[in-house]
Amino acid sequence: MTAVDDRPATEIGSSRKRKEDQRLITGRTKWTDNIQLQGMLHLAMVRSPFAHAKITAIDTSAAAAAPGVSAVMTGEDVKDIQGSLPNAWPITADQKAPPHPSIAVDRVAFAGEIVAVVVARSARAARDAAELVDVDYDELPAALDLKESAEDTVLAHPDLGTNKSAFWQFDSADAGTGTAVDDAIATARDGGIVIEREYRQQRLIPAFMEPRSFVCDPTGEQITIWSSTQVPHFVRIFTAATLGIPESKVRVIAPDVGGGFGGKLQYTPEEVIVTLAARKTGKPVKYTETRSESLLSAHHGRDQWQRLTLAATKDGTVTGLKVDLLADMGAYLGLVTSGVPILGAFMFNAIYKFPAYQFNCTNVFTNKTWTDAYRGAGRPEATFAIERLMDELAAEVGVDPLEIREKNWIKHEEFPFTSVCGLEYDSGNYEAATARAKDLFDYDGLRREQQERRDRKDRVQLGIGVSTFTEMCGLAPSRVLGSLSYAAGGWEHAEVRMLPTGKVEVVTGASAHGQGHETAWSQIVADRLGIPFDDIEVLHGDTQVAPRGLDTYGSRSLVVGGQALVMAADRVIEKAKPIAAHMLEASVDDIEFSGGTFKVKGTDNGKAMAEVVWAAFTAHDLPEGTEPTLDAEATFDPSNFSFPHGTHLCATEVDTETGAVKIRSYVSVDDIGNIINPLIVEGQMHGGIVQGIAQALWEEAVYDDQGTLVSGSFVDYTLPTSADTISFVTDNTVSPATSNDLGAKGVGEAGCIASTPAVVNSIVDAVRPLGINDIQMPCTPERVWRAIQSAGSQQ
Ligand code: MCN
Repeated sequence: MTAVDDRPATEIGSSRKRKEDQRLITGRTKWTDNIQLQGMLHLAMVRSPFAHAKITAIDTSAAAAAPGVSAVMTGEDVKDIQGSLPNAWPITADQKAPPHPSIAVDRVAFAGEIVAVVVARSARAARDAAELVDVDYDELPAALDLKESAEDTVLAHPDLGTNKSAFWQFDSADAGTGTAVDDAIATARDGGIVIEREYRQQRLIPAFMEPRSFVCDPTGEQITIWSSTQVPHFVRIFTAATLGIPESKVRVIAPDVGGGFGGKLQYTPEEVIVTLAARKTGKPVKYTETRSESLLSAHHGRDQWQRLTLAATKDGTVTGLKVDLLADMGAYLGLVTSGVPILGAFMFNAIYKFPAYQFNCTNVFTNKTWTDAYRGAGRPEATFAIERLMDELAAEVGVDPLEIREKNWIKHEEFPFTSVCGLEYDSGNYEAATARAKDLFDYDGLRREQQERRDRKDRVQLGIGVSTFTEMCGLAPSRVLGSLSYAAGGWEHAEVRMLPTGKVEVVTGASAHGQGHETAWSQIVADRLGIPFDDIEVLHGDTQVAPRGLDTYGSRSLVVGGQALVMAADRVIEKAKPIAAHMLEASVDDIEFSGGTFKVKGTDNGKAMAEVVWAAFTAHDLPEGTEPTLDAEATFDPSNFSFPHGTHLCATEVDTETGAVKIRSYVSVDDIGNIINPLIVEGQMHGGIVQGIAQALWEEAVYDDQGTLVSGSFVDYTLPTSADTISFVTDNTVSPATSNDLGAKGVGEAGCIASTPAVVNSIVDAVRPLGINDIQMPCTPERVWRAIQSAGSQQ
């Protein structure tokens, strides 16, 4: 127990250790795979080894006769039940989307697609029997290369007649938010600077720690689903819609969830199948994917080609940016597949204030695993492009990369600032974050060392990478989502329940899966209501307990869900005031609330919150007409996004003989407004920075010419370990957000948005004197070495 005197002066801002970690790290929690139910059956999937093929025959007889098998299901059995989301986000009215059966019916469109399902008494029996399912395929040509697929060379879905799902454009001249980009480019070609580049965002895999796992129990009045999901509320809605039953008959529980990073923001075929199998057998059914299945068939992320044209004056003032994007959807559209590039569309201008911008995006189907949200979703791609271009512009003008950025960024006194995309950046201070980062990094000292190494022609060169980023998060104002045709809103819900003993239950619609909400939400309520931190319990992730909510993604939970919580807590105070006034024999207008006590203004005469709660509970002596409960709820729909920003600096040593890259130091100074819990925030930054570094240096989902995922295990998909990383220096500056009472901005994605360009910029900076201005990600030693060799052979 924390002694009262040991309590921090305010909970908000204190580095409380996460209360959820006790059960997580001592194994005293239940993950979905730990759920055991009476008579439970287990499920195994038969997946296509081919990227594109006709299914000509399926023989399930041997599997059905195998020991312990209760049922075998094929696409024919479930073809009338569409559990998929082919048009959840129609970014255009004519968006094309193939039907996405939970189990393939007569054709498979990616290697890993489910073709049959075996339900058996044990997971082992199901897996053994699945091997007996005999499927005949006629292989079809597969659309694999993104650029070729955009030309319709081979069709991923022949019935669609094209691989193009949709074309989406934003043009600042048409939107009235700026001028025409082609004019800016034409002017720049005539006496200014035009930088044209093509960058590749390789395909990545979210690679969460806990593989996806689902349990469905159909035996009660309600269907109960346990799911390792980020979005229990969405799963409930889609399950009800798929089965044609009321939501009240579906309960979805997301117990502790071991990470998601956007990869569990989905309603998957696997979830549909578990539910259908449970309904068919009348028994609880569990499915937990293997790591290989997870890498193969849980959705992937990124995968874009970006063609960029930046226009500037001779002195390096940016005058326009044109972006032509090809985005790989993979074989199907999931919940936000089509919208991921659009989330990036509003961020290519980043912290800069150029007047002309055009974004052209073509979404393309291929015969690969479908893509969807992966930490940052759209914003890392945009940030990478503009931050790489700013370095190219600095090199062209012949000035330091920070100088070119400062020349173009929005100045502190210019906030609030409406960007060329029409977004209103409410607050920020790029000067302060950059100055602090330069200091912590010893920017000038490292630049000197770099020059010395260059002069000495050292084998190991030093590179300095800069990334001054911003992002829009806190998804999202519902009207904005509506204007982009997204199917859902962006509000969040919270409830504060005042228990008779003076303790508090908080119910939130956010669904944490590693972010530490139980701790941060307790800190917010503790301060707001003057209740001890340990007396607050946060309930979430169960649609029976928290029926209203829109879950966790897009770094939204604090700035949207936290604000709903503040509003609910304030309503508790407002409800309590007349009772306190009655108890204190004073007028309501004379009552003030602070530090957990209602006081008559200007006196010491007061009542503690706990006393008022008890009075409300017993209801023996309440003012006439008073409701005998102080519980309150609130729903908050934000009026704006939140715009965290920061300056990340990376120093890299590049061995010019082997291509080996070693990160020497990394400093991040982030402005995420007011901070609720600095320890959680530091953890979020560390995790995000490593994920971004991993994109720059190591991770890539690689397919062979047949469309087989080659990097299908952690041996080949090089997820970093702590041994691969260094200690970061992280710090913060504070420009409070104006869109919520906490003054907070989101942090969950910031690290991975900022770090990728910081690292790649540092590598290119190290080898630029050799005549290199780009290295494709991941910058493996081989790629770096090849770039050095080919630059050398051209000199
Ligand atoms: N926080 C804070 N002060 C701030 C901002 C945030 O104390 N000014 C705290 C919040 O209270 C919360 C945490 O930081 O405990 C993250 O808050 P927020 O930025 O609101 O992000 P969300 O809670 O909505 O989480 C989503 C975000 C996303 S989009 C991805 S992807 C991601 C991430 O969080 N996936 C994660 N972080 C992850 N962390 C873990 N462990 N696992 C994942 O899958």
